[in-house]
Amino acid sequence: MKKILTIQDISCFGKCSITVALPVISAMGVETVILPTAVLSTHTMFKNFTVKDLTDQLIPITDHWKKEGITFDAIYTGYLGSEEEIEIAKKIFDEFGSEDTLIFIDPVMADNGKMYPAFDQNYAKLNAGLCEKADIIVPNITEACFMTDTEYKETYDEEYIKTLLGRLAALGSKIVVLTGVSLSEGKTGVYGYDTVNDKYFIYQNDRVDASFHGTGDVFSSVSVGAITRGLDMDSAFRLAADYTADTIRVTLDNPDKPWYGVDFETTIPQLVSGLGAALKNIN
Ligand code: PXL
Repeated sequence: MKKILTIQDISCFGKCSITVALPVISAMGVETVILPTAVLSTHTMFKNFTVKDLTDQLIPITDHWKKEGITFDAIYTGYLGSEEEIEIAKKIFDEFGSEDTLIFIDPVMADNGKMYPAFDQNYAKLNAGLCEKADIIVPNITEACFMTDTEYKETYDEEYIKTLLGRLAALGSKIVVLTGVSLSEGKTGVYGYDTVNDKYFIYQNDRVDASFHGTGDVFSSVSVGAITRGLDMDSAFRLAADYTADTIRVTLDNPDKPWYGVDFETTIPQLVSGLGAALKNIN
């Protein structure tokens, strides 16, 4: 069985980061190894959340793995709590990465034009440096703007997206994928650029007029899980975009819709059958 190491926080309540990655990637038939960067009572959209930083645990844990000869098919980073942890993530890429290890970075730090609490421009700069080591990065437009010193726009055209993709590619990742890109009324999705094959790709879904927390983590977890299972980029991002959109729709249909996260648990069976069908096409 393939193994993915995911490095991000545990938000005990709130359905994001590891509490999304672990069930979603496991459901896709990939062993999921976790390296928690911090333990929070909830994600940071709640008031008065508690945080226990785990920076000092990362090296001892990975040193132990090294001694045990543990290896990974992919390393997927999400929310890293501190600047020091970005530096440690780089070391982990160097120690555990090889030609065959996929490095997948979701530079979680901002959305809707604003940084999440506790992050600043310097954090964005360090995240931009981390992206140099990646095979794939999947920032949203806000994160891409902070990492490339580009003005954030709510309304934009394809030219703006291609300029952003070019600037992201200059950070050094082989494939750059912008999420939350809406190029026509009522549509939203991903717009990517593959620097190796000099090829753009776009996939749009019907836009659902609602914004839920943790959807970026759902999208990233499915993408990295699907690529690790052997799907090509286009199929993997299509599966991830469809699953995320379906999950948002299902959450909206829930009369108690939780504001803090999506009902990905309800749609996991669809994800598993969608992955199975996509895998059949390649085998
Ligand atoms: O979903 C991204 C995320 C992950 N972890 C924590 C967060 C957020 C977004 O706000 O606060 C702790």
